[in-house]
Amino acid sequence: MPVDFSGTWNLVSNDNFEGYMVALGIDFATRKIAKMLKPQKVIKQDGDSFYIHTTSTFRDYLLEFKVGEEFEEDNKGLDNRKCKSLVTWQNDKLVCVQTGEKKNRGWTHWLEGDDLHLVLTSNFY
Ligand code: VLZ
Repeated sequence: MPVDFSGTWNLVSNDNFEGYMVALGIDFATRKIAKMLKPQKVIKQDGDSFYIHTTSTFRDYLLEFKVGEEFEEDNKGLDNRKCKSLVTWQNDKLVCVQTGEKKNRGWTHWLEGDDLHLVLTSNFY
């Protein structure tokens, strides 16, 4: 059975989101609000086609992509920096590399028990 991320996921813990936002240059006031949020993710997966809608009381972010096909990402409402994104499978992990101004930028999703995990990465420079 291939892995299926489809479902509605609620934030239960959030470690060092502040550090990620600082690396992306998100301003102080926005960080204070964003840290308090308990975003929800609605994921629809059809094989290698993904719809990931992150919603919160403050801002929403929608991402649609196909694994293995590079696309332009605008990060609108996040740091608004454009990048080229490519998502690939690394075993059962979904790995996104976001090539642009920020080095080492990307994220990784995986499932563990009943939980969806997400690690977001960016260098400061
Ligand atoms: O997720 O990149 O699932 O894009 C937080 C929204 C979402 C709240 C953070 C507003 C981005 C934040 C999550 C204001 C600065 C993300 C990817 C993987 C899909």
